[in-house]
Amino acid sequence: HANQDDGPARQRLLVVANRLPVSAVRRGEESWTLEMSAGGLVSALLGVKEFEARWIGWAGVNVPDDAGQRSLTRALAEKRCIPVFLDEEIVHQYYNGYCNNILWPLFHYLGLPQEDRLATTRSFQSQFAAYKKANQMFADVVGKHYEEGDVVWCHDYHLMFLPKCLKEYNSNMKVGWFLHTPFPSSEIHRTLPSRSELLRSVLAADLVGFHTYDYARHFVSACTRILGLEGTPEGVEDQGRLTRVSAFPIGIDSDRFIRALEVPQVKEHIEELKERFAGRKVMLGVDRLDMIKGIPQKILAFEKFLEENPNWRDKVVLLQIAVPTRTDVPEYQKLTSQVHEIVGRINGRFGTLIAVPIHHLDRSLDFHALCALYAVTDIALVTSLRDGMNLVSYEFVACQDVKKGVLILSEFAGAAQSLGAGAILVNPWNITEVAASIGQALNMTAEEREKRHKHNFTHVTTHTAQEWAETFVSELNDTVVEAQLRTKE
Ligand code: ADQ
Repeated sequence: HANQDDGPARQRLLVVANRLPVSAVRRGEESWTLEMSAGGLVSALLGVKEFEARWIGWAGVNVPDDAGQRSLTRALAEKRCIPVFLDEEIVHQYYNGYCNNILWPLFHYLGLPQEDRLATTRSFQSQFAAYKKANQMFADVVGKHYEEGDVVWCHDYHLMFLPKCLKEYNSNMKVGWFLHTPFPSSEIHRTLPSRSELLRSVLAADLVGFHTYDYARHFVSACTRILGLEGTPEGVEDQGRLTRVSAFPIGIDSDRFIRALEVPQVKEHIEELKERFAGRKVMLGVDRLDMIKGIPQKILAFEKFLEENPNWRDKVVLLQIAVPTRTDVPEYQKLTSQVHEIVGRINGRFGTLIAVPIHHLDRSLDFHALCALYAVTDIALVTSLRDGMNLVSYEFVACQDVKKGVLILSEFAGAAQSLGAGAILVNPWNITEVAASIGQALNMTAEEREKRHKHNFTHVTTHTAQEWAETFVSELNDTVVEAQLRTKE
């Protein structure tokens, strides 16, 4: 794999994730519009200079015809993306079913679906079969594109079966796996019918990474308790083979946010927002509309605060921006109407003819609008019931170097481990405590705000997404080299 532009060939990195960082929309038989999403993972990997990264994943569209598949493959190649084609049935069983209906809630301590136990058990089996089949389809694409010396980095709970498939394909392949969600206590993982098979296939990787030490520890105890394997300080050992397990807390591309605040259009927007909310303190929530984000609990805590603090009623506003996700799932529809109902009730109760206490938007904001909003916020409320890390808290901190606002942060978000010293940590289930923390944040002295902000800002700007990716990939590389040396001995 010669690299003509910049001298010696760089080592290739194959990044495998359920979704490609590109959204594809079909315009005609063979014509596609591709939009590269600018998420944290994309910028993280763009920053890993010593590797040449390629993406492998599902493009999010069903392309049943060969001609369409060929043309999309060609179009994606320009973005260094390689598609895995999944048909509608597989997507339904693997993605909506096993991934989002079983693994996602379980890993966030919401348990397994219980509406109809027998039906669940039956569909569970077919969904797990589809999950394995889909993972094998990813492995086939990786296998086709793999070249000796490549490093393969698998992402997230969608692809827990992939490390095993890849090692079966080629036992010399360097395989890493990183989980973006929490890994739950082994007592929770134990309830999963396919608990052992999933653990074993993850252990086929050379390096397994989590956001926090707690998640890594939970994973190691699950391997000990469920599989009877030995946990060592470095990971898990099975018949002389060591799988390294470690914490790699993700970060954001903080410069991108800091630079955005200098863009004239963003500056203008900041001025508009300041004028719009003059005389009121701005509180902000930005979340995907998901059960794990604790949005109803957050809004109820705000209601309690208003109830107990009549003097603040016309001096504070909560802006809750919630992007709808998984809108075809009944639980998510229920959550949306629940949130709307609570917001309506509170606005009816505390609103006046000229202002309401809560502005709730069911949509996503573009990057510049989001940065402007972060910059004018006095208090950010991140009250996830569970969250692997939570990047919104990092993004808020990156945009606050002028204002030095307060972060109220759930102790159940991975970010509590890194931003805990600067934030006010809360138990999101305890509405009285969250309401009190709003009061504490509103009354905090400028001096204390500055001290807390400084702690968090230093963390966010030094522990970046780029550093995260570099650390993981170089450790993966070293791990394998070490293993090869050991084998030679
Ligand atoms: P998410 O659950 O999606 O990620 P988070 O880490 O907060 O949670 O990232 C959300 C991203 O979407 C942020 O970049 C945010 O700016 C953006 N976003 C959210 N709501 C938005 C809105 N209304 N408008 C525009 N943008 C919006 C999963 C895990 C997390 C983990 C990440 C990364 O659940 O715990 O931190 O992966 O590993």
